[in-house]
Amino acid sequence: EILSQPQAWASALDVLKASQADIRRFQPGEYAQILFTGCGSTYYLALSAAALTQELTGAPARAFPASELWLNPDIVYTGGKTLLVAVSRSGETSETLHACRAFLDQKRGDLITLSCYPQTPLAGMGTLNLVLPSGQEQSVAQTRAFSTLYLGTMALACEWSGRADLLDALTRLPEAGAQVLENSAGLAGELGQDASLDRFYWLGSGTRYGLACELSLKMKEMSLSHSEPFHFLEFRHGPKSMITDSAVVIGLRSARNGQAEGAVLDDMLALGGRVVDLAFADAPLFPEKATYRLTLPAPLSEAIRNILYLPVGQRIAFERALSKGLNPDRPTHLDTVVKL
Ligand code: F1P
Repeated sequence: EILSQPQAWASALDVLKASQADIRRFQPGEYAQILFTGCGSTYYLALSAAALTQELTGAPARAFPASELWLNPDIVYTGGKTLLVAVSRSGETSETLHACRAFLDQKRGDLITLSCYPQTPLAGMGTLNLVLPSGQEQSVAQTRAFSTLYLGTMALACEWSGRADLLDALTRLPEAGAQVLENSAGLAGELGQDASLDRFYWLGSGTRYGLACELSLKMKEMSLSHSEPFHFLEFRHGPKSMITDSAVVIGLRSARNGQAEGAVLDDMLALGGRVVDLAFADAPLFPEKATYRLTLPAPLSEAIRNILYLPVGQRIAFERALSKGLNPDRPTHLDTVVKL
């Protein structure tokens, strides 16, 4: 499922292209806020999707777990009309369904759903229901479905931004994804098999924060390892006290803020931790002496290429699970769908 992501992205892009006119019917300027929601992985997806939507359209966009929409609507809704984008691989997660039903009953605004399988309860609830063909995932842990659904929210943000260059860049992602999968095999194997590591910290800022959260969750689910995500510079404000020589800090570094983010990694090296620098070729080279480094080719703009961090991190988690003798597809205590 991790390796077949580029093919799934290509099929999803066909569906999204066919839905262009339907997507453009929703205009961000008509809403007081755009709200993204989901549970677990799809909540983390919502975090990145909201950040990207606001970055590209300028419209206020936020993300909440579906349980908050359902149980604590007063912290979520404003007086104005909301455009709710609900994301779920299964289309059956109870909290997401409860949140959407309440949203519709209370007439809070318009609903777009994004899911992977037709004929699920969620796929019939929205004004627009986008079903992206990511293929039935056998693994409980989302990988291909996650990145395909994230691509769906990227397409919404790009359509609403009206930027043809970004829409064109989306079509180049399957090829870029295949290249990243090829380039990252060595690093994932080396890091995943390093038995001297006992904790993982994933750092990402801006649109990359939700992706850092998701990759941290993958490490927990698949390999039952201690793993936490943070906004990049937040790591200095307390979490760094956990740095030892068995801790590794994995930075999803940007080009725009690469120097400031690289300085955090440099500090963690100085404290005796280990550091993985994941960055695109146009980011400043910093810190110069990372423990591990993967430099990705940078032909695409920053807003679009961030999705390429996903296969790299998923693979690291997968390799660690295998090296611990665990089945990465069957995380302890987890079910594919949480039904309340
Ligand atoms: C959401 C989710 C998954 C998680 C687990 C339980 O599912 O929290 O992210 O890996 O399988 O459910 P969905 O609503 O996206 O199907």
